[in-house]
Amino acid sequence: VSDVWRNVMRLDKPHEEHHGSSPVVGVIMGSDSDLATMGAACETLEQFGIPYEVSIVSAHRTPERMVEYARTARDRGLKVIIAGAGGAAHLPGMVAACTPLPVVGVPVKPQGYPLDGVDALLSIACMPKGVPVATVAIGNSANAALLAARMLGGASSSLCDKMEAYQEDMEQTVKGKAEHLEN
Ligand code: RP5
Repeated sequence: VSDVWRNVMRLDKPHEEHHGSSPVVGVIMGSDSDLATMGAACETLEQFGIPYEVSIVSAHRTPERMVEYARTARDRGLKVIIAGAGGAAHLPGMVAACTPLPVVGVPVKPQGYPLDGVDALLSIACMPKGVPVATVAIGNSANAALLAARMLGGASSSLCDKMEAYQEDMEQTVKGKAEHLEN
């Protein structure tokens, strides 16, 4: 996460920090304070070998940057956008309104906010008909990346194989713990 943090801090304009060639997933967040939550998405994409880019894009503080990001995402080769935000979390929904790409929303629980991320969860999940955002649990950006991997896996049998291996590994881990408890 600290490498990602350093890379994001170096950004002076959007879409610049690429992880791997030709990013297919865009990871965006409303503030650098979201990075502690969104780092798990980046780590998970790296685990699956999925090229991604990271940007800070705020629906409220940088609205024009947000629209530009969303409107150019498809032409820049992105296939999925993961968007995290806390509080009045309008970023995922507004980005979904400005792109035909699938958007996965991550409700963030910012420090010092009174509603523990429920405000962000409802802001992201309660989209009007016609503008879908796939919403994961509060803070679970790893699941956002796994969902993106599954979306991309529809067109990539090697990625689908990796997902199956991940699931099998998870199953074996849980079985191992169960057996350990039983013995
Ligand atoms: C939201 O406001 C961001 O996504 C973040 O979760 C929250 C707080 O932002 P900062 O005040 O920490 O920059 O837009």
